[in-house]
Amino acid sequence: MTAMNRNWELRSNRALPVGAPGVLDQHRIGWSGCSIMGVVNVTPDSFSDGGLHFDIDDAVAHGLLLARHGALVVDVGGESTRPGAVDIPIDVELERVIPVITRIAVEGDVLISVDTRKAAVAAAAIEAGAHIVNDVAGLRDPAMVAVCAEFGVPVVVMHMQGEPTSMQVDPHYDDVVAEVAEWLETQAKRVVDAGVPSVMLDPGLGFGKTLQHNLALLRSMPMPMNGRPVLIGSSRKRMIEQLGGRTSNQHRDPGSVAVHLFAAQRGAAMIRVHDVAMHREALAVDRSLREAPP
Ligand code: HH2
Repeated sequence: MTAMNRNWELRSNRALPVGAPGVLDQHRIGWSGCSIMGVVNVTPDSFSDGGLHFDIDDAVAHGLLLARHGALVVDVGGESTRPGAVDIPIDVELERVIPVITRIAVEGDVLISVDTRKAAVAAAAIEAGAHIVNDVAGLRDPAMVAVCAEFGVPVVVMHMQGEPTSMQVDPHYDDVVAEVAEWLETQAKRVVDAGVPSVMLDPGLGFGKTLQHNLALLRSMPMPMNGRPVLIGSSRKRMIEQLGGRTSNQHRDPGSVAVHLFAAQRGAAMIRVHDVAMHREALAVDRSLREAPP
């Protein structure tokens, strides 16, 4: 099945939400060139909202709320990848995300992505109803490509230098834009050649990158890149504070909106955010300003 917006096409060999296409087409895909992925962290320790939606009922309710607020996709993750975070076992990650995905798939009218680095978690999540795999490790798990190809689901491939435990310890690039772009394109070819129906590329802001690296990518990475849609996620990240925002994570939303609007104007197809309502309003106003006659 296919879901379209102005900038990109999401192809999947699996069914998209049954009652959803009309709603998705009208309100979440067609309304702007840039769509929103809303974050549902089912973790005790995520950097911005750790513990807030750790309870299954809370996480489901939050995902459904983000869908009502205008998220095209809700991104369900059970493992924090904040700087310094350590890996968690597969069974713990499964226990966190599978019940949430299962219920949102039944109760929600929204696309679901699973935010995982593990192929086994991706496979179980797809079986539970996830439509998209969001892999911040850029398919390092050798089985990840095969899982996405076998199930025929789209994948978000994100660039990360190093591992979460140490990625922010002196990250280095000779030319960050060229190196990240080349790596993403290599990974994209790998997944497409393996039969994955569509791929979205993400430079991975804050994942093994200084503020200067993040800014170079935001300003100069092609969006779309070689015809492939680009996803940008800077929501509540440290770069917002470094750019002049406030120190508390919960108060980084206005700065996050500024970065994401900049990315949308440059051609990003999707933004990954915590506060969906705020971003949707900002994108709608921005669009009206551009399109309405003075
Ligand atoms: N950022 C985070 C997690 N997953 N996925 C993509 N594609 N792009 C991102 O920029 C990205 C991501 C980190 O944010 P968050 O989920 O809020 O924090 P944590 O990893 O601590 O759960």
